Amino acid sequence: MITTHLLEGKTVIVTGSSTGIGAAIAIACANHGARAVVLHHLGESTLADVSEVAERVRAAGAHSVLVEGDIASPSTAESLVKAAPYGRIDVLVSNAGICPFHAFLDLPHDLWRRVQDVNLNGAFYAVQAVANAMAAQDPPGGSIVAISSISALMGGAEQCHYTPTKAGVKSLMESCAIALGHLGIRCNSVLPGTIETNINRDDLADPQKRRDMTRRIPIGRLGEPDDIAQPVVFFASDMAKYCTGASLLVDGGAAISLQ
Ligand code: RM4
Repeated sequence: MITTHLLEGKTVIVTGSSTGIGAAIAIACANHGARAVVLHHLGESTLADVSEVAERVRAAGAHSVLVEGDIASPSTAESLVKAAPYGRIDVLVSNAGICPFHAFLDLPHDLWRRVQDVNLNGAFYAVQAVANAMAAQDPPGGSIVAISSISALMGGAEQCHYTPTKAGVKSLMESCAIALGHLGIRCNSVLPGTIETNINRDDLADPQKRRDMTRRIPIGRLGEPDDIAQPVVFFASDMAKYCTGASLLVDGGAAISLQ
């Protein structure tokens, strides 16, 4: 566990924070000194998990606030802004996302729409609501980190609904970086490789697929949520004060490997 004072005194909002990468990010922000972490989760089905994350955030010395709601609804983003304690939002990590693996030819249209609504529209609603709050606070400014994916750069046969959203999230950060730079709001994205979480546990249960995925990763293993959380803290912190519009691939070397 890495602890520093990188986020000392800051208030951080993390969407999709009940499990996986979002949970690891929330806990890491607390371990790096955050004063408060606003933990977004979907609702009843995620309450037990996010409550455990809240306990670990508090154990690390940060105040925790739970906010439930479907990130695909703009009202959830407004609730996140209202829930931020101490009257200031320093960091937003836009993480919430789904990837229900499905073949393309019979991909249901409502499933396509749901993945767009959660992964891309949800990111837009959260980023816009928090950016407005960051612009209005005194002094204005903050850091927005979106969780894109290696899938922004390469496709997946059963991810035709998902990969466009991850490319869109990366692009959203690049345009927001231009639109918001004069307000002191930095916008960057982290692109995880194959990180084992609930999102892909079934997919990776196939031993052959697991072997094939791992074989092409120079570091020699699939990623873990904390492998993503630490680079996110970098972008969230003042160590990245001259970084905006950047995207950081965190994939164990998979994207450059043909082996
Ligand atoms: C990532 C990448 C991984 C997959 C997850 C769901 O972008 O494609 O291989 O497991 O998405």
